[in-house]
Amino acid sequence: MTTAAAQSWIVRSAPVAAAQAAGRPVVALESTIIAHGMPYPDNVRTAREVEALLRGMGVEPATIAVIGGRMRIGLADDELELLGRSGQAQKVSRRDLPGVLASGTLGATTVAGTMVCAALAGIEVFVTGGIGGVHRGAQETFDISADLEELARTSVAVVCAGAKSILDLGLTLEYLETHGVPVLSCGQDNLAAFYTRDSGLRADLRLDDPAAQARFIRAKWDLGLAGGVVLSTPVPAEAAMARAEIDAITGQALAEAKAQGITGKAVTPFLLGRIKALTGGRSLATNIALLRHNAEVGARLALALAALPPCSNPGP
Ligand code: PSU
Ligand code: MN
Repeated sequence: MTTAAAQSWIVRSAPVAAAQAAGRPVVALESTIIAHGMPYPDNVRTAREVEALLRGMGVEPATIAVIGGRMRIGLADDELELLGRSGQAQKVSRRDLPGVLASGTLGATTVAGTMVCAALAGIEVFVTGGIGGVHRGAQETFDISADLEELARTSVAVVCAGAKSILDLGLTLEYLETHGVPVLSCGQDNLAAFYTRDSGLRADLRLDDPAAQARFIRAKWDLGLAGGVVLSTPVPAEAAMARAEIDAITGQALAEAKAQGITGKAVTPFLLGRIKALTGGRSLATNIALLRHNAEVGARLALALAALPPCSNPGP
């Protein structure tokens, strides 16, 4: 249950409000990927393309950001442009949300931030590129993305291409297991590793059929088992990067972060930025291809969930 007070901080776009009123499926999209994940104008173009792809499949896209002191669920074209262009948007995870709402500054929501907003807005499926996770060396630094804690508590299904190998993917799976977050895989047995298809680590369960994914998720939430579900799907083979190349670049980016003493919320954007620079932009094409593919998988899941009998999402 969400309170009226919580709802007073939310504004839905007209198309999202209309879709929800009509019981049509809606898929959430994050905005950190637009503001911090890709260069302008590719970021805005890709955001528009992913939205169009979802609409073409009969699903309403709801890109989520914080604008003018409100959680905005569904953005207009000029708002996507603002996020992609301004360079000023703050990275908004769970802990940052109150400050950005209260101050009225521009905020780009991370996976965790987007999950909070999606759950409050009654959206069950969220498509992104890759989730945050347990960083390499977290035994020393305690650097574990708030995305994982959000998955533990907030009932939203997150469709992604796994997570980047800048992270310790084995420890990320351990953390998710401890917190009761199922990791489903679509299209292969193993967790995807973002730029490459195979992390070498098995997901909990392979479910290729959207109807089966939907039944799994509905069963979880019907039981009152609050919390998210990860649905991992690999980048299409023709767009994947070579493992050796991405491993070498990741190693270099990690060493640079250490040498420069990068800490806290700056770590992930620093690593992503260096990988982008070191691959000379080649990683961008992979990024765009995997996002489009994730959107297709997410749309099929949202349609399958909508086709099931109505439910009981435990809510935020
Ligand atoms: N991983 C990616 N691309 C991204 C991010 C992570 O491959 O854009 C962004 C997402 O918004 C994610 C956030 O939620 O970084 C995680 O940041 P941190 O590790 O500081 O929690
Ligand atoms: Mn961190």
